[in-house]
Amino acid sequence: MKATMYVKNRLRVSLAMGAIVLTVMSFDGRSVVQATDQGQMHVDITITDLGYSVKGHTMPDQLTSITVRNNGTIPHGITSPAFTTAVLKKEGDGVEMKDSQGKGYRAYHLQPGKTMTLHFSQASTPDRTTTQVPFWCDLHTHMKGEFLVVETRGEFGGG
Ligand SMILES: [Cu+2]
Repeated sequence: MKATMYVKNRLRVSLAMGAIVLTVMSFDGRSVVQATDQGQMHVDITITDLGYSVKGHTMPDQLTSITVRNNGTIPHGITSPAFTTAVLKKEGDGVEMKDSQGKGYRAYHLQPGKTMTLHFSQASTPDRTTTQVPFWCDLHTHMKGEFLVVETRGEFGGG
């Protein structure tokens, strides 16, 4: 069931990307064409015992690989309300923690030195605005970070 959802989402994402490239070409939006030409988007999240450092951003409806690396000396977690719906699949060393009833996503935990990849795609908001995806460590709740889902479609005529 989850696999089927993933394939459907990928299809939808590919179609959306095709549409974006066509739209951009007719508006001669060179920088945006370059962004989509690189293919899948990527966000890097590095964890130390002091906190998170984040490189990169993504855009709505774009399949994005989020690499999360624990360079700390103790286990750390990562959780966000957005991950409940927007993470399509997890690969690598992260362990998915469930809620108290044993169902439903609660967080991912990573041992020191381990890496995981979250395949992420967040739908655009009804008002087409850039949004922040806040996340934090459920084991050490003072550790917080965020990345942006940058909406660009408004810039060339709301296509
Ligand atoms: Cu932590």
